[in-house]
Amino acid sequence: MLIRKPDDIPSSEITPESMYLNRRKFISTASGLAAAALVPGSLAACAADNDSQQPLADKLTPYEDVTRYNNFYEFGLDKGDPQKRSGGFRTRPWTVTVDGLVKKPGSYAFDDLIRQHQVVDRTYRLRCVEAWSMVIPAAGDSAGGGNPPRGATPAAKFVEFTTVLRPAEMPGQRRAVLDWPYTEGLRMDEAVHPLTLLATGLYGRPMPNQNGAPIRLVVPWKYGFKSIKSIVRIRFTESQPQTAWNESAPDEYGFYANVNPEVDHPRWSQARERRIGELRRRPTLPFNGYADQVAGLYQGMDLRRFY
Ligand SMILES: Nc1nc2c(c(=O)[nH]1)N[C@H]1C(S)=C(S)[C@@H](COP(=O)(O)O)O[C@H]1N2
Ligand SMILES: [Mo]
Repeated sequence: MLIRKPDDIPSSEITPESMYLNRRKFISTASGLAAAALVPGSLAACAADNDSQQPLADKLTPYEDVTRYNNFYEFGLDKGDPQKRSGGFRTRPWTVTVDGLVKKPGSYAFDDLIRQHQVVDRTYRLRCVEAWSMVIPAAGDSAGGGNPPRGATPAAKFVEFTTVLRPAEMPGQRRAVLDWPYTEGLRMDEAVHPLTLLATGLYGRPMPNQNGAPIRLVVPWKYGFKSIKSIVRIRFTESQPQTAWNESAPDEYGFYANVNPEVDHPRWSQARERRIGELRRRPTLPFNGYADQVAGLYQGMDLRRFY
């Protein structure tokens, strides 16, 4: 299925939930982005593992909720602001710079990166630190198959991501709520974990502005704030990068930010969550339910200290 403009897609044609479960597919030119190509040489490495995720049985959160209730502080602090205020945000042309500890630093036009390539298309649980959660079908490139990208130098141990800085189009950036531009970071093994997605699509459509168009991260075992939106820079580093939330409130937001029901946020419990659209709160699962796939990354680490 080609990804088309939302207006082109009659609702009857939106792929049913079952088709999003644990599958991968090839899509052709103009239908997606070789996000993995951002890191030269990583494409081949990511072919192996994309099917390792178990299917999610969770019911999908309706598209209307996913796109009307979320956080994207560049457009304001209210959950409705991203949808209401992102209409004028221009996502073309779009350039992503890849630099730091890479063999060939460079800038890439988003549309030039479109190739015939493999795109994963999966259902993800996302859990915000504010104790709401949702289940979304997202498409994009798995950032890797577990190995560091061949384009990175051996010294690269972390990956830093940066959101676009465009206060003229992003009203939230005109106030010093965070130290703009928003930045996030992952350890290399987290960044190349098969569950990590550089997402360019949602519900079979291009990523909506309010959800981080044209390219954003999805790291489903971590709190939502690690899933940085509207990425313009990917930088490989030797030491742990600074991140926007960690910088603004280090006691509340750590670098790792793994979903952990047993460690309270300083101002509220993380033991339960409200799935958007549901009334009764449900227990939060360690690593957001992905423990079998990611707990091993943190073996031997004290997760209360590295929160
Ligand atoms: N650039 C940027 N990325 C961001 C945010 C933000 O304010 N700015 N909010 C984060 C938070 S707190 C959450 S919960 C998720 C929400 O993602 P969603 O739009 O898929 O619900 O985006 C994250 N990515
Ligand atoms: Mo969040």
